[in-house]
Order: sequence, then structure tokens, then C-alpha cells
Amino acid sequence: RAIERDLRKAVQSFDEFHVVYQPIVDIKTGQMKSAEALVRWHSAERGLVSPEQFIPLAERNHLIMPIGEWVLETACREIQDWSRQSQTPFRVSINLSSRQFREQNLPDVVKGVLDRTGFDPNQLSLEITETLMMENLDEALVMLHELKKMGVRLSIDDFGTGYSSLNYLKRFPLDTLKIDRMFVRDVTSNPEDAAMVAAILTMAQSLNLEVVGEGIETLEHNNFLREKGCQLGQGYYYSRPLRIEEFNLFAEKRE
Ligand code: G
Ligand code: G
Ligand code: MN
Ligand code: NA
Repeated sequence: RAIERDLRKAVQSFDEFHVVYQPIVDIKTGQMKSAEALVRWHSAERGLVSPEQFIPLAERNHLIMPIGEWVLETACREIQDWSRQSQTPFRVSINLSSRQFREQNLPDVVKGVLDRTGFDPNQLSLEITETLMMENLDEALVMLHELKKMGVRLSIDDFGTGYSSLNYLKRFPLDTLKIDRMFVRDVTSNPEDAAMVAAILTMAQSLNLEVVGEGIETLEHNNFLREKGCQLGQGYYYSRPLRIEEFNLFAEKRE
């Protein structure tokens, strides 16, 4: 297919790709604590192609491995430069696909990138989904423990949309839980969503996990989450994902 051919070509040079960063903020203090890295493909032929379109394609065509490694390395390099200037330790989160667990030795890839960039593993957080873990249970557990040993932090992304049981959640060496934006959207009008978010926060507390509320779009979302004790927030209320130059400006204004 044509889009596949364009993607394959784009992956040879990566000229058409860039990474955007969405701030993750301490809900109480408003201080920016970290950022989620998100890949963008600006195709000469097609314009901006959504990752929702090309990531699943890349997963089917083995292109997710080079793309994933490129995002990891680019984000570590760009955030490294930035956190050196600002002199505050700063974390970056990167999304992983399930293929990256199945088709390569992920800890080796991550180690290679950390060695090349000099990035502090404690400042790197890898986001995985429940579905990814449940599909690759045994391999995933081994690799996650290996990554933990290297000092890398692990987040569970889109929490609440998958099918992992609490029992599994306890077995994975996680640091952070990200509440899916689906639950946050109607949290101030829908009592069931409110109850769900409150329950997730209570559970996360008892498992000693840090929590990020995703998809915070309004002051009301923000206030609800703060009152329920959610430490970190991400969403358009704070900022949309930004190119590194805009991200630098955003960070300066907040200091
Ligand atoms: O940024 P946006 O909302 O358009 O992202 C859409 C989806 O693509 C999200 O589920 C997001 O996690 C995923 N995505 C964005 N960047 C990456 C990436 O670098 N790697 C992987 N595996 N998924 C990504
Ligand atoms: O699946 P994942 O959580 O990685 O997807 C993150 C994506 O969610 C980002 O790429 C971003 O485009 C999108 N996003 C971030 N903040 C908001 C928000 O406040 N509202 C909505 N609708 N989408 C958001
Ligand atoms: Mn994510
Ligand atoms: Na998410």
C-alpha cells in the first residue's frame, strides 16, 4: 500500500519525524515535573499523519522497532540538553508498543540509548499498557524487571481501559499509574466516573504508585483530581503537546 511505502521511506532518514512533549504537572503546586514524548510524522506527500494511523501500521510492518528506538533516543537527547540548562532533574515518559517486547531485547535497546546519550535512567519512564502486559505476560515480566534493575521507571498507561486484575498489577514492578482520559472527561458530571477515579486513586495509594490524571481539560477536572489526592496531571488545561522549542518557552515561563 502507498502509505506503507511512504512510511518505509520516511524511516530511512527520519527527516519527516519529530517528537512533541506534553507537560506533566504537579497538581498542587503547578510545577512541571516531567513530559510525555509523542511522535509526529509530517509526510511530504500526506501532511501530518496521526500516530493513531501510522503506529498500528508500523507495528504490523516491523517498522515500530526503528521508530521506537528513534523516539527514545531523540527524546533522551532533547530532554537531556534541556534539563542540563535548567539544572532541575526532569523526567521524560515514552510510549512502548507490544511488538517492542516481542521482537527485540528491549533492555539492550534501552541500555544502548542511555549509553549513547548519557541520559540518567532514573529520569526515564517507559509507558506500557495493560493489554501489552497481558499479551506478553512472561516475557514482559522478565524484561520489566531487567529495566527496573537498570534504574528505569515504569508507568502503566491508559489505566482502566484494559483487563488486568489487581493481582497482576501487584506483580509488575510499576512506579506510576496513568488514569485514562476517558474517566476524567465526565468526572464532574458522571457519578460512576467519579467513583471509578476515586477508587483508582485509593488503590494506587495502597500499592504505593504515583498517579497521573490524563486528559485534564478544565479547571473543574483539575480541582476534582486535586481534591481526591491525585498528584500529577496532564492535559490541554495545562498544555497540548509542544515541539521542543515551544516546550522550552513553556518551561521558562513556569520557572
Ligand atoms: O499524540 P496522539 O494523541 O496523537 O497519540 C495517539 C496515540 O499514539 C496514543 O495512544 C499514543 O500513546 C500513541 N503514540 C504516540 N507517540 C508514540 C510513540 O512514540 N510510540 C508508541 N508506541 N505510541 C505512540
Ligand atoms: O494513549 P496515550 O495516553 O499515550 O495518548 C496520549 C495522547 O492524548 C496525546 O498524544 C495527546 O494528543 C492526547 N491528549 C493529551 N491531553 C489531552 C486532553 O486534554 N484531551 C484530549 N482529548 N486528548 C489529550
Ligand atoms: Mn501515553
Ligand atoms: Na494514556
